[in-house]
Amino acid sequence: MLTQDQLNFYRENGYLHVKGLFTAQEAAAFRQEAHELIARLQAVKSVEATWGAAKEVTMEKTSLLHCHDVQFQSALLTRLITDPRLTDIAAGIIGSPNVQLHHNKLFIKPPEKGSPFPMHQDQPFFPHDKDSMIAAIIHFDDAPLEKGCVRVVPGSYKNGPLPHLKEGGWHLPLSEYPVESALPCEAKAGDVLFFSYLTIHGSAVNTSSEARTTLLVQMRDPLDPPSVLTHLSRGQGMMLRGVDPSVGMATPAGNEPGGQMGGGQMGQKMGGGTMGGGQMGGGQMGKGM
Ligand SMILES: O=C(O)CCC(=O)C(=O)O
Repeated sequence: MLTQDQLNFYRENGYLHVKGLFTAQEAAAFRQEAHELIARLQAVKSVEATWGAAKEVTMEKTSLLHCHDVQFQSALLTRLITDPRLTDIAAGIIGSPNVQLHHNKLFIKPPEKGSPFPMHQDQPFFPHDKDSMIAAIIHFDDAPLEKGCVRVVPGSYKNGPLPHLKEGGWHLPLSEYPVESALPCEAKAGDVLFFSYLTIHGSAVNTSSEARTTLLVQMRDPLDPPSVLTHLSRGQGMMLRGVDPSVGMATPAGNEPGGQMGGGQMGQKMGGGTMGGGQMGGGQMGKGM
């Protein structure tokens, strides 16, 4: 459960590092599941997801392995994204008892050459009317500086959406927002870093001898409709906590979040159609890549 001090910190800074939310043993089990999952997928297709804009951070050839929407691949990881330890804090930050999944991404930054993320906000990828969207990055292993831990710019979310460069994944100009200038959030296995989709964040190359393994979960208030229908994926709208009160409720914009994006129309269209777990769950529809 979120404490008042934690909420005050989040409101001031736009991020919150919760240490030891999961135990080291749990994190080790998630890590093993994650690495086995990526190995299964790698056997049949490319799981490479390095952003084009990563080359602005380093000219070295780097690699980032990923899987979108792990709930279609692993029951253990489905239980993780609905775990009340995670979703209770998300609810407290979002300010709603109801927490809805937008999408999630498993990332392995391989040793010595794990790809960087140029600094960016997530908002340009999937803008929402009320900006309730938050990310939670769950650490499956330790993420010290040399592994390319996530970095944030404290308080940056207060300035609202910034103009981004689209080429190679929405990102901010490196000259104005060098990765090294942001605050490193070094983490231990089991820690979770929560931040607003307006918080500027990114990460450097993993130059260490070990992989960095994380699951990023994007969550929103189900009463916060997408401003544009973009970045859709199978499983979007799954309730992680509480209920979806928007079903049957028309918004002023004519959007029906529960119907369009939730388990309703979108779920039926995509689930019953041509988009199987391999294509969508595997991450072809992902953000920027
Ligand atoms: O995992 C990281 O280092 C950052 C991920 C990120 O910024 C993103 O996917 O938007």
